[in-house]
Amino acid sequence: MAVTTLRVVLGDQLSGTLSALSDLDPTRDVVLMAEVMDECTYVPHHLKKIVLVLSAMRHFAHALAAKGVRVRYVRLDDPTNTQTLRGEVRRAVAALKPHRVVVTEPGEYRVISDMRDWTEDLEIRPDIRFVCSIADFRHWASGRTSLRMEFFYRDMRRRTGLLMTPDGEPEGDRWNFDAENRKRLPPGLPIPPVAGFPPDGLTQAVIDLVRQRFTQGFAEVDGFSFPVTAGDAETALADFIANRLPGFGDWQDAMRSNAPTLFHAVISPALNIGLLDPLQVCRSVEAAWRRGHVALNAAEGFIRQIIGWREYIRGIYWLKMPEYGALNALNATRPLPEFYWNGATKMACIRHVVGQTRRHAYAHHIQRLMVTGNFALLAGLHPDAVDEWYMAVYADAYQWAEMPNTRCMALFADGGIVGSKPYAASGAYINRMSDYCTGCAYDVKQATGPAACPFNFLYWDFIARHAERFASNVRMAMPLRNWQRMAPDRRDAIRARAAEFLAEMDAPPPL
Ligand code: DLZ
Ligand code: SF4
Repeated sequence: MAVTTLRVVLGDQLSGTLSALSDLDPTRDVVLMAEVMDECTYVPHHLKKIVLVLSAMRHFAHALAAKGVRVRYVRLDDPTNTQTLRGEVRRAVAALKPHRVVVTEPGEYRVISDMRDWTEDLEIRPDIRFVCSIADFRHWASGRTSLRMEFFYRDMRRRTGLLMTPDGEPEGDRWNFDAENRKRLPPGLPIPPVAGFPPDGLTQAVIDLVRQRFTQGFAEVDGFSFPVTAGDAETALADFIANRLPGFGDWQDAMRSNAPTLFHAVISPALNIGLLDPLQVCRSVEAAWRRGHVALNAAEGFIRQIIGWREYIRGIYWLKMPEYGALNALNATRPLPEFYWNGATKMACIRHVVGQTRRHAYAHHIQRLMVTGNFALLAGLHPDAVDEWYMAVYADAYQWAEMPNTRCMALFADGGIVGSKPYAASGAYINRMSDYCTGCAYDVKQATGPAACPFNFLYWDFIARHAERFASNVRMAMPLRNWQRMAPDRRDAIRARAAEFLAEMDAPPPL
């Protein structure tokens, strides 16, 4: 039978509500899904991320086939596989001769540029799985001098009605309860575990394939337990709401060395490939608050991450690409130190965060922003190298989400589009929010000398390096003043230690 429409579904588009599938005719259409080396290697992905995407793709294809949909599924080890998305679309077009080809816009600029060459008359549909379309975000941004998230977030609250009173006011009379969300973790507080999903036969086959094909990838494939179906993702969400959401608000910014996930949802790997719908997730969290299961600061803090931050950074990404990918406002040029990959450093905080990232392909937002991100900012690591690292090591990383968070929020490489000041912090912040410093070879109270915490002298060195630029930023006035008031010999000692540390980091002595 003639194929009317070829519908392409990418590895992060695994949603029944996908626009490319909206008018699917199972009797005449074919869905194309392709596992390709190109997508598996454009950055050195964590092996658990590859397993997640390929296994979820296979489960999604099975679910479509069970509903009677014809699926052309190309496996990674298929000998005829061209190993590129473009090659597989062209091969399918040649074999099936469809009347038209339909796809949903991808999550990365790299892919949309390539799509334009896939085939003639490709129909690229908007991704309706987000609350705010790319066009709506452009409209919101046009004519504004400041693109701060807080105002966008309020619009999203009004638009969705989430946590709003019938009169259109924010519940609790405030839009944002973040001031209540920075508590230190009481020692010994029990942490509810994250629900795990042991591999079924399909996932095990993918694990075997990944072990066989990818010997160089970052870190461990053992212990894979992410949800790979919409059903399991729902179970993971329900588990979060029941057990960890109540503590999510208060301890959102805390870190503990033996508890990598704390009260976080850990749903981003499933959410970003389409196994959960962001609005439904928020409605479930709101319902938990309305029935009195959680406090408002927990529900609001979580909902802001999804309809506020997540939607906002996607909007910024598509508004600013491709120029965004080359921004480097602070002229950072240092290469990424090896310890970002192997965790071999005396800095306990970085060792813990890199170690858990290797094991779990996950770290929560404060670990990403205030440990690895903060160090990269202070040490002046090149945004391209840092971007590549974040893209590679986290199971939830797609460029629309990763780049604004890394390059702009963490590294301030956009010079202030996303944040009004750099998120630079000394060791005192990490000490306040974690237990890392108690097990560290460095002393968090010192800023000079061989035992000083590197975050301390690098923080002041960063302020000093960029003093001229920061002079016009009122939010940087206080640290600048503190630096300028410091005794000259102390300033010299701090800068000398920073130079020595960075030189050793750039050229580590042979092992
Ligand atoms: C991340 C990823 C990986 C590892 N593999 C595939 C794949 O084999 N086939 C596929 O269609 N998609 C894969 N993906 C997800 C894509 O990289 C993603 O769709 C683009 O980056 C656009 O967001
Ligand atoms: Fe990190 Fe400094 Fe604390 Fe060590 S002392 S864990 S390097 S913040």
